[in-house]
Amino acid sequence: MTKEEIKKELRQRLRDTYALELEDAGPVELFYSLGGLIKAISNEKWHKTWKNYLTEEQKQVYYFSIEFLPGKLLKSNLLNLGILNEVRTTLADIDVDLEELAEVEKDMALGNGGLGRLASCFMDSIASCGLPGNGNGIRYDYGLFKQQFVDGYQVELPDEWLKRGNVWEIRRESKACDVKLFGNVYMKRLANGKLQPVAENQTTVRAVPYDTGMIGYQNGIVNTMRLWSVEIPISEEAKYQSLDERRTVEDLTAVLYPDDSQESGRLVRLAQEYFFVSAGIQSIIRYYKKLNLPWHSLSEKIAIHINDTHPAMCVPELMRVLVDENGLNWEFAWDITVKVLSYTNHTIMAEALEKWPIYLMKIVVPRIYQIIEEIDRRYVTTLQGIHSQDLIQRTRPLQNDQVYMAHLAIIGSHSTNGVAKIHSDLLKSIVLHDFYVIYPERFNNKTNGIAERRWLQLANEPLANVIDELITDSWRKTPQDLKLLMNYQNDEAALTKIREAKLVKKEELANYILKTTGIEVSSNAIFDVQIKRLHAYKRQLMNLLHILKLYFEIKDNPEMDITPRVFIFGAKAAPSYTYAKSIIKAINEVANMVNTDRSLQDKIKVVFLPNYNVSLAEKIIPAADVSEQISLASKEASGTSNMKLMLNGAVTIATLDGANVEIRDAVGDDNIYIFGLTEKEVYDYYEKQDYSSQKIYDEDENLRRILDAFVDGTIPNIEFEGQEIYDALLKFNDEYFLLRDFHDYVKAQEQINQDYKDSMLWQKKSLANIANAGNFSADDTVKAYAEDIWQIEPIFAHTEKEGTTNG
Ligand code: GL7
Repeated sequence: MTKEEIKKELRQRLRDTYALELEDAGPVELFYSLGGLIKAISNEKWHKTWKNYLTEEQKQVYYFSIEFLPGKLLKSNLLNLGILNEVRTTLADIDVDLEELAEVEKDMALGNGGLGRLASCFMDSIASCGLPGNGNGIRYDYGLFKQQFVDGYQVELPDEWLKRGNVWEIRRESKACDVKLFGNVYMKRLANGKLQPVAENQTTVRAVPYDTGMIGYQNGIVNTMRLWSVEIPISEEAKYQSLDERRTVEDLTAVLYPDDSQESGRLVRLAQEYFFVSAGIQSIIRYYKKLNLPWHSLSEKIAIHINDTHPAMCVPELMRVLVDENGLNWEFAWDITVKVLSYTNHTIMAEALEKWPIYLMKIVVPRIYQIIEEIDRRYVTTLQGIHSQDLIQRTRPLQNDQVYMAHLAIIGSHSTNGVAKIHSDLLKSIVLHDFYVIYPERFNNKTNGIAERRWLQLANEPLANVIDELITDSWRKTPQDLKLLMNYQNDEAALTKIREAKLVKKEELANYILKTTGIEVSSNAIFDVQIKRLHAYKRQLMNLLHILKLYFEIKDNPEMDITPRVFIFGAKAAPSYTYAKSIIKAINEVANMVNTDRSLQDKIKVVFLPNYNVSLAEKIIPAADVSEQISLASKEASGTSNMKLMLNGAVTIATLDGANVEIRDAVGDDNIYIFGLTEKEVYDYYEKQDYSSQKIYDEDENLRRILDAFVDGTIPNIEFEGQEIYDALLKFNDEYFLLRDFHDYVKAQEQINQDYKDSMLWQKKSLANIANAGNFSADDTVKAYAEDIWQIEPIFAHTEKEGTTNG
């Protein structure tokens, strides 16, 4: 499109939709008009893409995820369509700032954290690699809560992301399906002797899909992310006459559960899980039937991925659709189901491995429960004589009056993967060891990855431009090419350019901090960043202990030689997680104490930015010097902010946990600060049960002073929270070994303080991190899933092979 064409189109859309001329339009009208234009451009490609998949009968993957966290799409759609610069300069010609329009868009925050964001990075990468893949999830009316701080406490407000409408989605009523919940089901014997389930008193709800185009990076591909929203079917309307009655149905897709990594034992949550699973499976089978192929070919055309346990009901639901609705026999249907499905485990934290009480399953999804019972019965019989009774009992899906969703997912699929090497190894050796004994061939690792397009090209243009200058722009298509930067390790001019780019982003963040919090920070200070959900295992508290250590040191010795540091936090706590909320309060109170103490001469500052989300991450990550990845070894399955921060030149301080291990391997020991217990040492403590935090406290005077600060009034206004934290660390023996790792952590921090002073030395480390971040491209990750697990091929490869053209 030429500039003139873009202007003409915008003018027309403003007139048609808003009765406004360009000159009179504000950012909101301009954003929606531009969004409409982008959609029109991508719709043509979208139509071609799915037509092509259909006519070529390409095998497609459906990625089932209860969370997607795409963030804003305006700039990323422009970038992927290859018109970002044209549109930006065209708008500038008419005195419109693209950044201002981008601010209008609400973050699509239909996820809690890493898990949901990973799903969205994958959507971007699947399309960008030309892979036939679709997302399947829930269109929540309210996304993850909006966080504010009032007197240092977290306050949760509703996130009304749909208030102004969502410009990217298309409501496809014609593709709606009915989902049946509740009621009771009994088996009836037919004349031919077969048993058939008969359902009574069921509630039928309508699942209406809203599709969003997932635009591939400059390759003409547009895939589909399908999100389901609940409605009352017209035939059922008379049953719900009052608004309150209607709400009992409509609330099904009203809110995202803000329970990051914690099981939420709620009836609505279970109904949500079944709702999007059932709608997704039904629509896939409807599509497959259009192909007119025999059932045994289903796994040659369809792969369905279970992202974490939330969609584990894919197993019984696919069985239900094949057996009950299409008359396949059980063995045949089971064979197909296992071949079609695959599962990713995202955590070893016991509280996040879902288990649903059987009585609840019986209420919400009675037929599904019956099918699970049959799966369980056959599982136990099939393994008799092959494995020990104990092993069979420990691994069956039904135990202790509960349905173990991970067991269901593993038994009913052909692949189980972890999300980083160490995590996958732990699954095999400990967490899912029993299953590894039974199905060794099903286990594999797929280390997480990130979409460099969003996290570098879009979020950090100054750095991206410097990289272009140094190594050409091939890395934009092939992130592995970032490796070429290693040639500049000793090139002072290049290192200085990268440093200057960082400074631009630090200044931008400093302005944002001033504007939103009133805190003044200097861009000459080290920006030390910890951004992730607030969770005890992630140890934000250990970071705070270090801050308090510095606080006391500077108080004692105001002339102390220390590189000024700004500690930046971003984190939401699950509303019901009181301990996490107490840590937020404590950080905010320490921040207030430190930032207002003139005697510290700005040597340290503490900033807790509220409402951490994808858009805020895009502001913080490019400005970071130090990346805090300090979870207790073994607890963080992978982490992905660790990858985004290294890509932007932050140097990591880390435990050997999750993908930090692979980051260390990629950058080498000189370019990362590793400290703390290893996963083996952690498990040794578990085994020997000889950890005593009290002993460490008793023997370490400095640590005593720091911990006492929580209860002796040094940190103001945390009477309750301070005591809770103090008790967690001492009375309850410090579950996540903060005191054990603290000393090592401090030493690593002191090294950072030293190294940062030598700016070329630091820059070299930073460069090594950028250069090796290409190893963590989600493009490579999804290619590995495509090859090893889903057996799907890029559309280009397929069409070339078949000798047809890709229209
Ligand atoms: C998580 C893990 O905690 C995190 O380490 C991982 O990077 C992410 C994506 O694989 O998945 N598991 C989980 O339940 N949540 C995560 O972020 C919420």
